[in-house]
Amino acid sequence: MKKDIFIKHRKTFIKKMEDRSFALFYSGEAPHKTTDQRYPFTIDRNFYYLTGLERERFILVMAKAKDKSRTLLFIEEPSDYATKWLGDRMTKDEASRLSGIDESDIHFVEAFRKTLHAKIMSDSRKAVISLPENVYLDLYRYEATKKALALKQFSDVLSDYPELNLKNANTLLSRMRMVKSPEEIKEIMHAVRYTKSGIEAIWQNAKPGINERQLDALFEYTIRLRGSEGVGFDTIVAAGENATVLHYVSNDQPVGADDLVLLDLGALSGVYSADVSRTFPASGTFTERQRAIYEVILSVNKKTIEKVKPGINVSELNAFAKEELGKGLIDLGIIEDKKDVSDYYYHSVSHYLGLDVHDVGTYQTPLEPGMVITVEPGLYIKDEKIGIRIEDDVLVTEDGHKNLTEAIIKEADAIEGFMS
Ligand SMILES: [Mn+2]
Repeated sequence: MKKDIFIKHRKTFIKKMEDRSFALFYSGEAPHKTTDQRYPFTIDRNFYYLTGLERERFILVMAKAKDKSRTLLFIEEPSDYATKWLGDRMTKDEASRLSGIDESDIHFVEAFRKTLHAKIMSDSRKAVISLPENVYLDLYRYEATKKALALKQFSDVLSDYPELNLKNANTLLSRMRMVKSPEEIKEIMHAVRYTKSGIEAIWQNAKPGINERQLDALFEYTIRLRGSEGVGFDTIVAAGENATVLHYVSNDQPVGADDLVLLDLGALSGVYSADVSRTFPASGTFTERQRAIYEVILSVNKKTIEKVKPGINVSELNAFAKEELGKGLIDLGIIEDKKDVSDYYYHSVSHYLGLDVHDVGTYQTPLEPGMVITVEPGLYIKDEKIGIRIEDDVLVTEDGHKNLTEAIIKEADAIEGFMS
């Protein structure tokens, strides 16, 4: 994406910061795996949103006093050693071109503490703002009992300057990230196109006896061949009873002749991911019973998408979908009392989609144009070895919605036709 987007994001964030404040963001680093091996690096999404940069161990500083503001970036210093072993490191010039941060405001991480003191925390002539009162950190907790990563990352700053009030940058950024720009939506659409090609490759090659892992590999092979960076999250390929496990990612069982196969997957475009679920018969033809259940979910999928418009919230969409799925289960003779729907449907019908697959945002916020959510009703009937989920990615527009995954077929007849 163009640097203008990131310049705009920083401007908006600075505007939302309190006076006499500065904010610190860390780009992250790959976690250790074993001996000298590391897990693949994934950029911190808020850092990316503000810089467009995807490198480890970078630090972003944004400071504000009255109508003055200043952005500083700290990057790793390029060296011959690093270049020989790890490939080219990003230069100041490159970082400046991608992020729009002035090259004179880009320093090396080794100088972070000294520069922070000279330019932010002192009253010297070099100070950008002098003696700020607040520091913003991303205080997101990934588990209720875990500390925010930024508290550890910037613990020395917090202990050196105990006079600073701690503020949460995460709440400000989450609110910003909920509404997507046209450029972000374009990126999601690219991801959807890759995902479509991967699903179609699966449909062309699926047959009874094939292993789930072959279909998983085929998806990833196809999207990467087309230019995708890879999968946005762990692919789910779940045949038969496996599909009743919501986050089944083992993907290592043979597909039975009468199985339905549930796919929940998404390709990346840049750092944006699609998130699509489709369910199909391994044999290429639904049995009568499978089709009856499938039609219930498909109908709830369509009806719920129809409800998407500015003003409604995700909790309301979920209540609607749950009610409709309950009616369907009664019609199918699976339950007698509507309240038993929870035995067969136990997730939410929607989540936000964006830089994260389960993107930021609360389920009570009224939807606004530019938000992107999934619509994914499902039923999981263990006794019948059937799990079905049909998931689309839906953009909220001024007058309603646009289904971004419309081109990925979902009618039972259309899927049977495609597979034959
Ligand atoms: Mn989803």
